[in-house]
Amino acid sequence: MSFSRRALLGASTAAALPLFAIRQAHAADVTLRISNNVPTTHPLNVRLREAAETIDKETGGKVELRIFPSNQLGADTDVLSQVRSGAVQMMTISGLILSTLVPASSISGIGFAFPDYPTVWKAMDGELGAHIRGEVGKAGLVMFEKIWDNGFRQITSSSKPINTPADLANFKIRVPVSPLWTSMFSAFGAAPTSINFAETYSALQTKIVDGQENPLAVVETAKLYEVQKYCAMTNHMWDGFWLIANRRAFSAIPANLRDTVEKTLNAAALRQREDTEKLNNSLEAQLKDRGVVFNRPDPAPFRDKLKQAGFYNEWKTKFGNDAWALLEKSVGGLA
Ligand code: X2X
Repeated sequence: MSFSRRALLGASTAAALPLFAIRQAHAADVTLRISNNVPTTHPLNVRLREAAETIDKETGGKVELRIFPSNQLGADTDVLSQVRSGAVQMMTISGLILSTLVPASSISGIGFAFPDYPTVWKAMDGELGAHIRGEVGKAGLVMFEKIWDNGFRQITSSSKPINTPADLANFKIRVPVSPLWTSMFSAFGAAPTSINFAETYSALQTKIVDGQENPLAVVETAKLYEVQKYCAMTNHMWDGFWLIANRRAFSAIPANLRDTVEKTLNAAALRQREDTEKLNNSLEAQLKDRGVVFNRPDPAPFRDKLKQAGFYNEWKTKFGNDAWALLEKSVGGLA
């Protein structure tokens, strides 16, 4: 009995082999390599994998989306160059880091601009997002319509809790590579250092910096809690991941397939927003269990500090009155 069953299994395995070979022979017509900076467990990668499966099915295997999480293809600023040259076809990137190429794209990261998620999505799916996409298009990149969520950012530290702007004085903090981030933390009186996310864990571990700021979903999935002790729920800015593509590579895809890719990824972004919001709202308890000590600072003195330092006026001038008006139309008066 057991012998015949094994024989049967053996036979079915052998029969499956040629099928596998046939599948391999039908390589995709289009392979899109897509890079991102977060671990496989982050909702961004969960929904990207799901989208890759949908795209495979709906294009009959003609389009393959190959996902490279955790900076496997390089740090953000390097991969941005690769997407421009076409060596990598796609990536997700914070609008603030993209601003090293297209300055307009960091406007969504102005400190304490967005009070909540409904305001974020209304602006980013509306006129403000359209303005940013227009500017990015001029720079020769394709930008997908729906931005993915990173979240509201919180400040973590290995040395002390951050309760007031005074606690940030000369505080050595890692910020992503972006003039807006450096400007904001300089305005708080901190000592910011630009470091790509790929090097952030080790910079915290070796105490090159004492702190960093990120949404809880990143603190959790990238295990930053292993090298950080305190977390101040400052919600000092909202941040999202734009999906961008090399224009030549993307235009070369036959229109009907391109349409499937766009529709599927925009729909995935909407689902990822829900996942990420839920995760960011639920992680405090879990991170407490991991030993992180939380505090909830009053945001008012932080906002006042930015005002007094001239932060809002400086960036209003940089972005220009028209773009600033689009932002204020969504979030109310800032400067
Ligand atoms: O680099 C970061 O901190 C991250 C992961 O939040 C961004 O991509 C901006």
